[in-house]
Amino acid sequence: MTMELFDLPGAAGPSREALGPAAVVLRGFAVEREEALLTALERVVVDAPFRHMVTPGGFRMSVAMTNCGPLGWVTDRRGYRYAPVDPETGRPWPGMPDSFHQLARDAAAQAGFEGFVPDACLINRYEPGAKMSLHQDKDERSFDAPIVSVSLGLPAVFLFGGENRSDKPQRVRLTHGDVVVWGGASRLRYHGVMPLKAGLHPRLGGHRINLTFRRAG
Ligand code: MD3
Ligand code: FE
Repeated sequence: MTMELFDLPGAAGPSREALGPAAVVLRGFAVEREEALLTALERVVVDAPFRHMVTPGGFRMSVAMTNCGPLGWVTDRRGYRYAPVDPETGRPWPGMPDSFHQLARDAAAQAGFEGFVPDACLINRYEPGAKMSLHQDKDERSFDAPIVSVSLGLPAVFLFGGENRSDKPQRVRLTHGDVVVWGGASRLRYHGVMPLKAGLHPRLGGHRINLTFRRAG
C-alpha cells in the first residue's frame, strides 16, 4: 500500500501542544528551515568547535557544546557562567546567524512572547548514551524572557519536571524540527534528557543537536 501524502509525518504542518503553563511544543516548526539552520550551524562550528566541558565538580559532560551570539554558556572548575569569549579559542563566540535569530523570534511569538531577542545560543550535541541530568537554567540575569529550544536529528526523551528536583518528571519525546518555548511559570522547572538511543537520522547521522536560545545578559 502506497503511503499517501497526508499520511506522511508532519504533513499536516506544525501543531501545538501545551506541556504546562507557558510551556508549548511547536511540533515540526523548524522542519522547513532545516537546510538554512544546518548550513549556518556548519559555519558556527568551524569557528567554535564542539567540546566536552567540565562541571565545577570535575565531571566531563557527555553532551558536547558550543555557542553563538554575544554570550555563550560555559562551565569549568570555577563554575557555570555566560562569557563573551570562547575559552578554547580566546575569540568572541561566532555571531548568531540570521536564520537562528529569526527562528527563535518567530517561535517565541507563536507562544505569546512577542519581541524575544536572544543574546545567547547554546548548541548541544548528543551522541548515543549522552544525557543531561535534571537541572534548572538559572545562570541568566533575568527569568522574564522565555527559552526557545530546537531539536534536530535523532529523537530524544525529554524530562520535564517540577519546581523541586524530587517532582516526578513528565516524559516528552522530541523529534527533528520540534521547537519548545518555555517561559513564565515554566521557566525555572527542572528538566533533563534521557540517554540518547543509537540511530541514524538522514540529515544528522548518529547525533541529536539541540539549540537553546536565551536572553542571558
Ligand atoms: C525547561 N537542554 O541546554 S532543551 C540546556 O535538549 C538543556 O539539550 C536540553 O536543558 C536539550 O540547558 C533541553 C529544553 C529546555 C531548555 C530550557 C528549559 C527546557 C527547559 C528551561 C526551563 C524549563
Ligand atoms: Fe536546561
